[in-house]
Amino acid sequence: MKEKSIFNYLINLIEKEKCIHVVLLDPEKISFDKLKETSKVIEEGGSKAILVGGSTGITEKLMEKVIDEIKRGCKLPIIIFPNNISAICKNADAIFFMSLLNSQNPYYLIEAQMQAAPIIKRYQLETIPVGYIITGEGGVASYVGWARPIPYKYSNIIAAYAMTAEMLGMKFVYIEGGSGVKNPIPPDVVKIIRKSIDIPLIIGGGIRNHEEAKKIAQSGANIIVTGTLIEESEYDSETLLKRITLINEAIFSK
Ligand code: 1GP
Repeated sequence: MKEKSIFNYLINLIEKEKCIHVVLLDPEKISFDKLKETSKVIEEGGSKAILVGGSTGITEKLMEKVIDEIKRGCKLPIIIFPNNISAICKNADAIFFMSLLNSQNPYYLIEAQMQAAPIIKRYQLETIPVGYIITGEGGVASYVGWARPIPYKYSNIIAAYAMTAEMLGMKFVYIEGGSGVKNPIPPDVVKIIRKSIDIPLIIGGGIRNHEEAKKIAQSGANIIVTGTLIEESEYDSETLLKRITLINEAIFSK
């Protein structure tokens, strides 16, 4: 599904379905031998795009290899979810051009983006501007990105960062709870953020099942990202298909 604009593709889907599910595949963690089949299952289960990225161990070559293999299994749009400039590669359909808004290190706020921009231009990749905000436990991304993860009890601060992203002209806000964390972002916090902005809201981190996904969708998320549940399904196609289908059914038009 090579759309002309992945941004329009996502927005049209969100307008129609309110909330969609996308899968994050981490090149450092995936089982390469099962990647083609996994991608097929993700598409069959009703997910709408695949993010590729991880906090560590990412090289351009690895990204390219992984994306080629995903493309052999499905036609879903593939979006780079970058940790650094080494994640930029030619064969993706788009890249989340992100700033980690609550990083304490200017590198993750604007310097990496400055390094990335000429490469992205040369590769003619579509950029989707995203304000990335790390909350709760934060996970590895928080440590690597020098974030000061915002505790959920300060939901007004999280909302203020989300508003900042919107006012800066970013097209999506991504609230990250941290990959693999025990508890996902509380639905009440999602509701507060939702009320504070009009742009689409991406929620990820620690979402393991359709019940959690449903609550987050009902609270106003527009994109739900899951990564760890793929790894936890041990790439067993049947288990994976069941879990992904359940999530997609649970969030449909919530
Ligand atoms: C990480 O939000 C994503 O950036 C996904 O988190 O791996 O916990 O699903 P999980």
